[in-house]
Amino acid sequence: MSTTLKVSDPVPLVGSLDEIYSPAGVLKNGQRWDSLATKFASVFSGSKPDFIARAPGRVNLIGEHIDYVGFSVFPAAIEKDILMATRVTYADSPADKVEVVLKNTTERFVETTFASEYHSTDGVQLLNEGDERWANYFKVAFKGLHSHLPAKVLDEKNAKRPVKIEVLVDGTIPPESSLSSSAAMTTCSSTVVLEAFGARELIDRKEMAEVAIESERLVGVNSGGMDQSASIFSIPNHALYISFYPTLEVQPTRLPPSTPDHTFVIVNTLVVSDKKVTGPVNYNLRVVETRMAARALAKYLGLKAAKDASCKDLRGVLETYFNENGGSGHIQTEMENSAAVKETLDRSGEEAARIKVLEEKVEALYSSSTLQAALPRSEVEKLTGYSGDSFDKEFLSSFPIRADAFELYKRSKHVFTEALRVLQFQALCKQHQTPASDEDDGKQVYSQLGALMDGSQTSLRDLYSCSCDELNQVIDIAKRNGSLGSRLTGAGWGGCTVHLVPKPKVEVFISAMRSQYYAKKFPELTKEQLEDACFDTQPAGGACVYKV
Ligand code: A2G
Repeated sequence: MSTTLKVSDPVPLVGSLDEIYSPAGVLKNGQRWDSLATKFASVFSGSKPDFIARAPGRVNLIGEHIDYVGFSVFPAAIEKDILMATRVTYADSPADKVEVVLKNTTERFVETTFASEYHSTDGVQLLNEGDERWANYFKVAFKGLHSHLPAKVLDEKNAKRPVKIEVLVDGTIPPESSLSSSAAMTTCSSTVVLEAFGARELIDRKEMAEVAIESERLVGVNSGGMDQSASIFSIPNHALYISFYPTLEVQPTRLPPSTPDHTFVIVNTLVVSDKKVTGPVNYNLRVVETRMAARALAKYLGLKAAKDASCKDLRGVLETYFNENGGSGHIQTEMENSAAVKETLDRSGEEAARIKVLEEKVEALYSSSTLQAALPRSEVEKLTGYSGDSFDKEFLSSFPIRADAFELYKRSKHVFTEALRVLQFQALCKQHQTPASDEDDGKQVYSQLGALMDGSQTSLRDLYSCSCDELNQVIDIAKRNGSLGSRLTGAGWGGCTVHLVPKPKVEVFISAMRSQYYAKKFPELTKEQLEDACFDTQPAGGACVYKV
């Protein structure tokens, strides 16, 4: 069933582990939660925590590198997560400041403490280097939320203002593996802060997601909102169709029932992907290229609003193009000129047809092969209509970028084709919510879903240039060993891949991965590390608080 979840729902208080994990995950995680509470009592010498906050990582099934452009994505939360066991001390009389003590069960993340005055969070400093940097995620969430807390919570007469928050963090999401450990950290920190300030019912999940997205940008990545939204809104057994335009909305969607069952297997290449590294392999550069591509397309289309905020991203250009040309009625005119637009409308509906129209405009704009290659700044200045200081201000001022050339054609082409694949993927899921009467029909739906995932990977590899040798190798092995659809997940350049595999083939699939990838590339891995690197996953629940 697919439902629209109210993004204005309060952050739920989840009372039992079965509401968070799959039946297989409950026991394993239950023990982990208990042992975290015990560890808390020992490292903070005293009583057990008051509560444990949880935020999951995510696997993106399809819709890569299009969230920051405004198009919809389709991730699912995973069972791997960040837990924060927390104790809060309230003063007998109103306090001026709160002290936060952060410890981690992993030794390399060293203990850190900071204090924050109630009237301002200016004293909370982020660190650029050192072993305490991991705490930046907590600090940005703390600062971000602080400015959103209702005045009555921060008011000095409120005796419920905490004087001390003690937190022990435990994570099972491998860092820098593209399963979104960073967004889980920000989201979990926000959940702790809301609970500590008694404000869980005062801020809705939408605001919480927006604050988490903004907060994470302060740590240096110009990210979209997929990861934080997946971590906050997910519900068990559902993937999440997340749209950002005109405003954040989520639709939990089940995968079609089938015989045999299908599942998603995650394979970690164990090649670290660091989004903040500057150079050509660079997340922020992709964000900038898509912004340049948006201005270039808006100029080419002769839009009146070409230089307005409404055209700062490719989604905005699409909306503006139709608004300025008579709304959805304009599709009719476009169809008269293009059989492909007509076919898309017939097969996938109006929104898909609008995307197809823009994809065709991209082809027309970059019809010469010189324009389809990497372009020097001078060429981008001509295409966008921004030059000199205004070019720097528009494209190069928000985040550090080092690049001599920009790929506008390939990035735009990826964005529009990927946006279309997401729509088709969700449509297939929604159309097949009841078991297929015939086994072959069930199989066919999964082949179609798999083909969309494969198409996404080809586009990420060839147009978005964010795959790498190891990701390609893993994908080749997967396709030879039962996967119906395989792609990188998250930002790319390393990290994890996701594969759609019929359940009866999972064992063979995993054993092929072990012998053909891990045994050759990482022969020293232990059994436990192997289990952690390649696993079958179930969509889990989102961020929550669990009273101990
Ligand atoms: O790459 C990262 O995971 C981004 N998240 C996410 O927003 C999305 O753009 C993805 C590629 O699809 C962060 O940077 C936190």
